[in-house]
Amino acid sequence: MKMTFRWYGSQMDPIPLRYIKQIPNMSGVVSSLMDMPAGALWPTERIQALKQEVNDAGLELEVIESVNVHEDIKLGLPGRDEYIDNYCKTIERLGQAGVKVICYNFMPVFDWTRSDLFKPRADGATVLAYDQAVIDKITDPQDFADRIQQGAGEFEMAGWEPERMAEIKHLFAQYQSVSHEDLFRNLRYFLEAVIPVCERYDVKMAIHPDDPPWDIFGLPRICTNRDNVTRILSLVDSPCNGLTLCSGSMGSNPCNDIPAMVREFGSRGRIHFGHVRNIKFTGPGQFEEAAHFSADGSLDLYEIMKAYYDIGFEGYIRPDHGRMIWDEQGRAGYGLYDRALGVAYLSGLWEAIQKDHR
Ligand code: DNO
Repeated sequence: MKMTFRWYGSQMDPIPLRYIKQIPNMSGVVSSLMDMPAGALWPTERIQALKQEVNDAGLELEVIESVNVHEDIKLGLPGRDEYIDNYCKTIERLGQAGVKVICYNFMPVFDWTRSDLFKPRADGATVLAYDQAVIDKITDPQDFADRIQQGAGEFEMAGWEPERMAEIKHLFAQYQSVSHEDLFRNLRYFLEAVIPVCERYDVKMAIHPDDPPWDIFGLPRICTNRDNVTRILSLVDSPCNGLTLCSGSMGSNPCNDIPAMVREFGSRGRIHFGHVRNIKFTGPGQFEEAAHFSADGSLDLYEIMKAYYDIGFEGYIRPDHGRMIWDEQGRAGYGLYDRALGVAYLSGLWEAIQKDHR
């Protein structure tokens, strides 16, 4: 297992790389060129400059999260071929720069969605929260997107790129006739083009589960449960067609058994990246994020880490969203302090599990 930490690049992340390097057990950062719109061809010099900067700090850059997929690809529009070509060339360039895993998602319009970005807890910490009842009351998705962006303050939300948010109404109209089956078909078309390139350049694609893993705003979502993941992995049956198993996203539907999924898909060599975090179920269709510790939420992180250990996981792991604590000002879910506590906890679990098995 290689421990990593998400970093948004020096232009957009207030956390210096040297702080990340100082977290024990840290092998590298997971990063991206945040200003590249979905569908763009990433310039080689920008990729190399990012790699250099990260390597100069003593860290590796082996995981990119994300190279975003253009909506035309998800919609299956004729314009998709040009965007897919760009995606393939970007994979080639990333592979040449030593990148091993690309995390991406196939969620229509909205990436991860929350109804509250800074929900106060009794101890003064704040957490991200989701309440389906609040989402169901929203009549204007544009207004919702604006509110989320405003709520995020000076930090752009990952996956909520301004170009995409600017055309929400139009996108909603386009998705009106797109079914779950269409999405599977469009994902297959995309994977059939990119996976052979990944095989050539030794890069693994790792789809991120939909967050939350059910349809929202009437938009179809397909990376939502075990059966659909099985289907997605078989669309193109190659080790390069893999999964980012995000415990918090997939786990926000209590029917999804995360340790079982780690064992099933991990032993088939199809999990390339693990996002490990905790959430607390607060009611049907409702959850709050929690500290990484098992006792703080509803997921058993020991069982999750043990499943990774048992299958001999050699991929990348990162802590995921943290609470905002100690008055830190930062990007919702992506402060330094609670994620660093998360690393310490996950690394501690790993060491204990390892020693128990000697
Ligand atoms: C949120 C993240 C997602 C994830 C993308 C992957 O915190 O987990 O934005 O990066 O869905 O493409």
